Amino acid sequence: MAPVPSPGPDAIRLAFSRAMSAMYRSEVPQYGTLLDLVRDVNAAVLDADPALRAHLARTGELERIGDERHGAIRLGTAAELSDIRRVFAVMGMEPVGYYDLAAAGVPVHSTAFRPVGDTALAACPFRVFTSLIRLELIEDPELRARAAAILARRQIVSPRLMALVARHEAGDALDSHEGAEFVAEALEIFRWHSAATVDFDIYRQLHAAHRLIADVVCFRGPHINHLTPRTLDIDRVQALMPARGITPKETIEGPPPRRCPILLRQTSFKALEEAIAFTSPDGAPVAGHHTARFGEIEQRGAALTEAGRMLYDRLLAHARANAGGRPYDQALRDVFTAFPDTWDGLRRQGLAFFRYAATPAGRAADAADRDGLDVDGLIDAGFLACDPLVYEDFLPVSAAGIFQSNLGGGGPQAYRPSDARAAFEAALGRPVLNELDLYATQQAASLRQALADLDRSDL
Ligand code: OOG
Ligand code: NI
Repeated sequence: MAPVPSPGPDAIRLAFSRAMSAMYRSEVPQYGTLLDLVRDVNAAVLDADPALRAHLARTGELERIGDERHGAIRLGTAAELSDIRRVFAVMGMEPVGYYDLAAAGVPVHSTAFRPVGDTALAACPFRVFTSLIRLELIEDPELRARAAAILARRQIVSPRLMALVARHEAGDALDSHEGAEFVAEALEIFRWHSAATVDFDIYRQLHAAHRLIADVVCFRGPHINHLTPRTLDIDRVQALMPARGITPKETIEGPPPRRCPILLRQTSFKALEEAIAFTSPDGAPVAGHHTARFGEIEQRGAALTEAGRMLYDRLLAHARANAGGRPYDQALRDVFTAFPDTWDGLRRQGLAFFRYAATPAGRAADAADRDGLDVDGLIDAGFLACDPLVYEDFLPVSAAGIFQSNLGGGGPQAYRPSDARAAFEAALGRPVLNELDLYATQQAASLRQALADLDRSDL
């Protein structure tokens, strides 16, 4: 029998991302409504702005935009984080970045599993913001021990799934039949279960410690809690949401609207209240409810260098501290006038990362015209072109805002900031990748290639 061809990690990730979207659409109909709205707005933006369309076609984003989304899950134990890391590796998703949200009153720390490298990102940029609950932040030792014991009993991955993972780790490519089986088994991890694994009293106690703790501990597995499509105009989608029966949170997280978008802007709609059957000592289910799942949209802009990111963090902190009676949006816009808003300015000041390419004019030019020019000179002469690299990651302050918008009333609890990164990486079973290194490598590789194409490898 002829061997069945192997789909490879990029194809498995794309199939998984689509399967996850279909599942969430059937579980949460408002997500479907949001997808339709985002698709309509994206189409209108592209129709109205041929320059943007050409730009996105050049960078490969036009092809991926309809399939682009991120999800989020919350895990309970170190073993779960390690298992999930192994499952995502089959789909070419690696842990990038470390986000400590305890300081912002959310008892988790997180990483983003995502593809790295130009080809993989272009094939399907699906990402999952993955948080590990920090039970050590539960004050009551008895409750903490109970939560740990409940979590120790659950198994979120099936034996068949882990057998496929082990095959992949041993260097055997999954064939297309196994790839489909892998997607179906992996999907089960993230499905919603309307029956809790605990009785209502334990749920109530954990909920009182922190709603997120109840969300993680009381269910069979880490249900996907949102899936986020990428829009080209978040202000427009936000404004149109109410007409489609969706109430967004008040402010958009991240930078203000700009001519040259940077990083990530996000907004969400409130979590749904869902019916849950709790267990009881006599075996009869007890009816209750739980709110966890919500909707979110995002608009992505350029990845910033370390200097750019420091400027962003400084301006954002300033706007948040000094809104002083003014609407926050207004304060944010005012403060961010200090952030250059032309691609050329961002590049020359070393604030954003770019992908370089030799232009047809550059390739056709006489060597004598190219020699003696530096990188800026080659750009000014039209021999070298550059486009900003898309920010593929998340923002801790924004993530905290997204979490909090869904935690209901009663302001954020304060947790003492602590350095838990080493514990997170030990649980994960490997260090997380540094996102700035990834962007810097992409930029350097593109510049090296472009200069070689112009016979200017001397630069
Ligand atoms: C994750 C919240 C953070 C984002 O896009 O920043 C997030 C969660 O609620 O589990 O999704
Ligand atoms: Ni999100």
